[in-house]
Amino acid sequence: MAELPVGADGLDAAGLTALPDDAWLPAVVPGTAHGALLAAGRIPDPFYGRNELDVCWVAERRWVWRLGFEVGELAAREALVFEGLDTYCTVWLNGEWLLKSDNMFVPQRVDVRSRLKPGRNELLLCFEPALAEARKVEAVHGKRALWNGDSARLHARKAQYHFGWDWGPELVTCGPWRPVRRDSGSARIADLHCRSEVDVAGRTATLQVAAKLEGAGTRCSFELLDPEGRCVASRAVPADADTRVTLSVTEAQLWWPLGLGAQPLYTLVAQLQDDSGQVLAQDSRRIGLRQLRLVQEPVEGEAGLSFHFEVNGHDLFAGGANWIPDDNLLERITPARYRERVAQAAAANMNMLRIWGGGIYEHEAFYEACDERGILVWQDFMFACGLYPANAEFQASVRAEAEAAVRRLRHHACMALWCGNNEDYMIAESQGLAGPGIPAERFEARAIYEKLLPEVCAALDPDRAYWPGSPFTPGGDVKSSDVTVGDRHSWEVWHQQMLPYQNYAEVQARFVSEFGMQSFPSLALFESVLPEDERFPESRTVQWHNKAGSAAGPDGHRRLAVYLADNLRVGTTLADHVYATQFVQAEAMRVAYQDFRRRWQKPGARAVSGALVWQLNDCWPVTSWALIDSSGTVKPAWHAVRRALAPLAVAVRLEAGRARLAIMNGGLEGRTLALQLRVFAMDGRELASARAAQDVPAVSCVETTQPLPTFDEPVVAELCALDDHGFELARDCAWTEPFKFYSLGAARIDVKAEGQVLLLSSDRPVKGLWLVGNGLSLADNFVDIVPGAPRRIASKIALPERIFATALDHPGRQIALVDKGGVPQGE
Ligand code: BMA
Repeated sequence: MAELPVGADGLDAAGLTALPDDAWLPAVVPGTAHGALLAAGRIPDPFYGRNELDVCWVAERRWVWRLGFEVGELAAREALVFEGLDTYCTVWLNGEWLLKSDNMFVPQRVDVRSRLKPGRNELLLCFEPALAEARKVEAVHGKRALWNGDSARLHARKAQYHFGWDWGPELVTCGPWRPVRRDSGSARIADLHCRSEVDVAGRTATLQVAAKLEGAGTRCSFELLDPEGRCVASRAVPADADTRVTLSVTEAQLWWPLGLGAQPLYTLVAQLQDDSGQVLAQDSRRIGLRQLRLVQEPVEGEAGLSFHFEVNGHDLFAGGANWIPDDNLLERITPARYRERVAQAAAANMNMLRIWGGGIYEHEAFYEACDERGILVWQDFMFACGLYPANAEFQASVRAEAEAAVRRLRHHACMALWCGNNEDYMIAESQGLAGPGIPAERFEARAIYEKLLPEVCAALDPDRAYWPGSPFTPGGDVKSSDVTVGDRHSWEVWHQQMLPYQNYAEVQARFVSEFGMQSFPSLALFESVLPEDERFPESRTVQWHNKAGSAAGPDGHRRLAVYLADNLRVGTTLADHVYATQFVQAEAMRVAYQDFRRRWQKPGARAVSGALVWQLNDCWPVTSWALIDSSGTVKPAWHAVRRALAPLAVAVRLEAGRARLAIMNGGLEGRTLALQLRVFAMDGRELASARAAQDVPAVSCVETTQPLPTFDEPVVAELCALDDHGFELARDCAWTEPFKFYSLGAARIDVKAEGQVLLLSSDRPVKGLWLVGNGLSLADNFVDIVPGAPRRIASKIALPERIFATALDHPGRQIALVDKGGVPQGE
């Protein structure tokens, strides 16, 4: 990779090739200019301190990749495939112009049979500075309103978060971000697709398979292999450019979302053969057999319609999160990292992830991991928080992009929904271009969300639902914030009027596809990017690593301060603020998921059918709404979500003279439980207890109340759901709030190790015991303890010798965990 000297405009291939050798740096494909410069030590780590400012120049330059490759004998068909060029790129092959791209999401395939030569061939990929290019287009089509980043981004078909977001740095990358490859041979399977019709009751499936074939080949065979690799259906037919067969499956193994069943995956294999039976080309797709649909039906006793997913005939509560790209430099996200992040979502009992519209159509590894883990995918098209243009050229580029994305992703079992954009209806409303009484045509981009994209989906993926935007309220004459139909972004907590998180119940909706609370990243990660003298909560660099705000300036630190002041007494150190902000986030997530999920109620009364938190992950070390920081470390909120989304979960709320209880059963079987409620004073006295049997039907939530005396002191109520043997199935604790009005500081907390199990106990109630340690990976954490009820927490790996324990009003301390053959030693 070489930087084109300033003023080298119009340099053609010859000029590029003539650049001196020392102008060229080693670079990788897939890769970015920032990545190559970082690897060569030419720029500092943009994530450290405020280095982001020191690397802005990279985005202002032109960068060229030179790729040399040897060719032996030429095949009958020779093509070069550029799976992703970010973004404004001109390509030369052997000194001659080959192609020009201006859409990061459109793969390019070029026939080069007449251009390749035996021996050494050379590709030059010249990338223009994206912001400058986008501004040229903006100058023609005009500035448009947006939230986040430079307005020119709206004209660029490039990952929008690259221009900076309220959780991410401005790193306007360029480069071949997806593979570049030569595709040669005598024949090709250009497309392979199958539509499956599943009879759930009959356990049968019919697959309509279609293959687009090119080149030689006279016969095409299709085989369907079951998850064990056995061939369960096959057909062989004469090859035709558009070859179609029907395959039938009996005893079909159904694919289920996480928590409802297994995720058996079949493999459809297509082989194009010549008369001798030699295989000239092969392709395959992994598919899941399931019925999945978006249901909007009346909600008993309420206005509007539900917004819920039904899988294999069963209603589903979609509990999950919004996904953003896992790094600013996309080439660093390996398939293993995708699998790890998706596994973390699954381990938090999430059954849905929303690919948010300001990122990318994700890597195959992401969707494969979701197929394997049973995590449904809400897939946005790549539009976010802006009034996008709708001129013909722009639409043509979007159509090519959408067709490529739909073709690539439509076979995945996990794919639940296509969605037109993120928050573009909201911004149109805020600009007076959409909403009650406003003519539809005032909002130009409707042409994309309500015509172009649904057309592409109907043509290429007709069996999957399409939703024009998130949030969106059907009916034209309504606001996207309507709570009775469609999905909603409930940002009254944190944004807008900054409601207390305890009020989340007030902002529920049929499907809450965004809500969130910020917190600091883990202390270890934060300290790794903060210069020694900037490691205090109010420092300039700490503030730099919080991008929340608006045109008026950064305000994340101010909003955080409000939520801390509402709830806690906070210490002064960075560690204190990491714990305090993560405490508030965890509590907010507990309340939100419980208050949304309990309203899932029963069939025919699905008042709330989804809760997708903003956001699951981070792309760099930052204070944000993420549950998992960019080092892959889960925050306390991740455990709060895991508990609230467990197939069987309970929730308790303290009210005057009673406790309100909710029992949430996401399983396909009804349950009969024993509910045990105990109330403690802060000095450990048990003030009240009650036990009652409770039935909870399948796929339902039941609410009940338990009378309680009125307490004139702070208390904690612990609710446990027990099975017939008294074994705890689910638990939740509710405390007198706000916590700041009283202290929990006097508890004697005992932490012992017993093999790979931690035993936690205390003589008084303890709130939010958070355990951190080298590689510590616990089945539960950020736990509340009540006297007389020790918590046993399994560790997924061998326990470290030392851990660090923090709890509310208990400053962090080291604990030695030496386990001598089960003889625990606690400090
Ligand atoms: C919503 C999302 C993102 C944003 C988040 C937090 O707007 O769609 O655009 O990052 O809120 O502000």
